[in-house]
Amino acid sequence: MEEKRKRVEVCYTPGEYHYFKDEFEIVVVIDVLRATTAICVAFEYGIKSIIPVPTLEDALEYKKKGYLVGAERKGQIVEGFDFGNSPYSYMKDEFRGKDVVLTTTNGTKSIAVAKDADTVVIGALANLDALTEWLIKQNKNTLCLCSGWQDKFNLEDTICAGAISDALINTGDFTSVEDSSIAAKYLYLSAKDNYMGYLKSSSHRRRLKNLNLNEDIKYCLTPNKTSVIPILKDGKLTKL
Ligand code: 3SL
Repeated sequence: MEEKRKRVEVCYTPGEYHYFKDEFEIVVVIDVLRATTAICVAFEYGIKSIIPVPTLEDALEYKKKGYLVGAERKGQIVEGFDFGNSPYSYMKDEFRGKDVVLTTTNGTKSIAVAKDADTVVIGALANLDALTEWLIKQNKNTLCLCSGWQDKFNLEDTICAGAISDALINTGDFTSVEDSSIAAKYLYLSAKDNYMGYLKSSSHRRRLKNLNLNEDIKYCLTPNKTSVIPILKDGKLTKL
């Protein structure tokens, strides 16, 4: 009998995206610590659009044109740019109604890699319930693209991807066939009652903790801070 259910799968890193490319109408880009959380927060606090760019060179071109430009590399604000990747830095009035540009180590790279998919949306634990509700309504083949860390697997994005696929599969309208997706779901089920504790020794949590960014970590690992769903259109992220 023909499978009527849509697929929801998990790709662990942007480097593996080419194995999944073209099979999915919707790609959800995830970078829980911290890019996609910060992007959700920015829209919650009234930003008009974000132009995600993969390289510092691209970001610099926009800076020369007078844009407000955020740039993060290895967890820190890059010298000469206006802001970085902390969700708290977007909770300010100066961003309200503005178009800004952002480049980050992994998150904006994933967005660039997925940009030709029919629909690209931004996912994080911060917008989990709103996003899964919307994805369920779309009823399309969906890929959760984890940003990882420099093309390596990371736990926090995988757990968020597992949470999204678990919610979709529980409707009975979606199924996963890839082992990456099945593993993501099991990781989510082990982590869901205590994300902070589960991720205690994860590499990026350690990295950010060493930069004194514990408050950012707590914020990013708290689900459902917002119902905003950012979407990529013509190279710009806006609020759906
Ligand atoms: O890699 C990214 O896009 C960032 O989110 C990394 S960091 O959290 O700012 O270190």
